[in-house]
Amino acid sequence: MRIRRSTMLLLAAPLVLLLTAAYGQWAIAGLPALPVPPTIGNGTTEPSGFPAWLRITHYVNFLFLILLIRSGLQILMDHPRLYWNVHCTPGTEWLRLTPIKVPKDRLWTAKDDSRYLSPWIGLPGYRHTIGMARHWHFLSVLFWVGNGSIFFLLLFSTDQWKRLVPRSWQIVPDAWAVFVHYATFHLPPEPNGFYHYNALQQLAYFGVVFILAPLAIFSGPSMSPTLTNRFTWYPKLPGNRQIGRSLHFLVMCAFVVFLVGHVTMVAIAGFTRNMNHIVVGTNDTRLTGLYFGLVGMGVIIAVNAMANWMAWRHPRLLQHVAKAIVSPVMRFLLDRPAPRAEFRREDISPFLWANGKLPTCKAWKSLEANQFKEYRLKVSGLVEHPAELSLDELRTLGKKMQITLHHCIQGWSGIAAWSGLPMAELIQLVRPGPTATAVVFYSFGEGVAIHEGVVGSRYYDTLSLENALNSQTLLAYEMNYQPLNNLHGAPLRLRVENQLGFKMVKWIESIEFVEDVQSIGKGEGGFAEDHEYFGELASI
Ligand SMILES: Nc1nc2c(c(=O)[nH]1)N[C@H]1C(S)=C(S)[C@@H](COP(=O)(O)O)O[C@H]1N2
Ligand SMILES: [Mo]
Repeated sequence: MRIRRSTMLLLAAPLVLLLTAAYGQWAIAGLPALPVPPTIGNGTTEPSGFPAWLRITHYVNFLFLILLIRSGLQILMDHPRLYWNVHCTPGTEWLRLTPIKVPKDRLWTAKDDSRYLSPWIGLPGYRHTIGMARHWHFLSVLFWVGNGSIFFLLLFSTDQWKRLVPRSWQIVPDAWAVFVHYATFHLPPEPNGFYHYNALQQLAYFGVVFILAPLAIFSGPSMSPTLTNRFTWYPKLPGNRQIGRSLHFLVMCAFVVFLVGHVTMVAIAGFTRNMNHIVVGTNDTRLTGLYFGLVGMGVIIAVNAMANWMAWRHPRLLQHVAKAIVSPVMRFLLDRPAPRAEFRREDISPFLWANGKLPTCKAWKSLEANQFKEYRLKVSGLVEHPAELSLDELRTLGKKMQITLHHCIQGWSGIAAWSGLPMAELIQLVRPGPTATAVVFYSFGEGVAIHEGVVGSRYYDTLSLENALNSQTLLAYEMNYQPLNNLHGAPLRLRVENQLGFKMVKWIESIEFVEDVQSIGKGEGGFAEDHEYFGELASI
């Protein structure tokens, strides 16, 4: 693991400054006076105790946060590098969770670069299990956000918000006084959390609920190709797509730091009483809360074990559950916006990661040996005019150039210029019939599924006819103003800028218009969907 020194300093500086200031104050002026807790029970309208809805949402939140963190780490380890720049040039990462330096003398694909993660930490663990990890991540996020929304609504429709939301700027000096105590290892007397929190505690909870959680929610979609390539202002909020990704990771780190601190403080400041507060809602020191709390922890561990087991043993089921629950929501949120972001020539990435295995079949090799002069793109299926088109014919049919941002499911991105025939033009030429709803792109190349070891079955993917008609859906024959090279898909590859990279079939051999994709391959919509259990929606 390697973290860039400047970033490390940037992240550590605030903490060091705060600690130095706290120690300085203690050494020079002594411990500051602590705020006097307000008196309880003389007819004030302050909330006391934790109602059932709050205890339940607190627990559900914890459950899904753990699933989110574990699946998130698994997704990260599929491209274990974090950058501040959108190009993901090897060597520019600020955090590298792999010992590997990208070799320059041989092909090193982004998939080669994915790392093993222990199933105790990652959900589901192992290497390149990003398909399953994403299903758990997206399933969890729906429930986490749903639960959070209920919490939010109830918080403000009762007086419980008064616990969290500071009502006077006095909270800042008060929290500082508490911090100076903690930082110099002088545990201050803790107020009874049944009635109110100490100032620092209140600020921390406020920060987690009203800053960290929204940051997690809003930095997530900044990684979506559909969103970023339609609403260019969105990734600019954090800066760019990779800053959004880095921020999403840092927010996760902040959650972990909070969790550790929170649990430690709850344990130090009267564990049995605190457990009764948040588990059973009473304010005494019997062991009920502790016992039920242990059962609750057991359930969380069981759910996590079940989540791993389901991903390893029943990946297809998991994929289909996600399809039933996640896809409708995603479709509603992300299916309509057509991509339109364009970049400038200066923005083109110096290096674009590659994925996929160069075709090894005779057909492609002999075409390649003759600069693809004999190449004929076969277009068939439910069309009025099936066609076989040479590269020259494709060129004369139409040429559109677009400089766009590529998003791989693994997390890396890069900008390149692509020129090719818009799919819309081809569709006009071949005229699909009224029953055609999807387009299949077959590659000359074989797919590689790391944990299944499937090599030998051909790579393919599908698009809805509707998406094929978008103006940024191209059959590209040029990249960065040169004929497409072998690595990036010669002679012809797909570009579809509102989707993740795995949809963009390289080394295209033929195209087929079909009524539905279930009869193709294993019926999931593509090689990666069939063998790596990727979700059929690739818009985030
Ligand atoms: N035939 C084929 N096409 C493929 C793949 C593959 O493995 N085989 N990988 C896909 C993935 S996962 C990505 S991210 C992009 C990468 O395109 P690039 O290598 O030009 O960057 O190609 C896509 N097209
Ligand atoms: Mo990818």
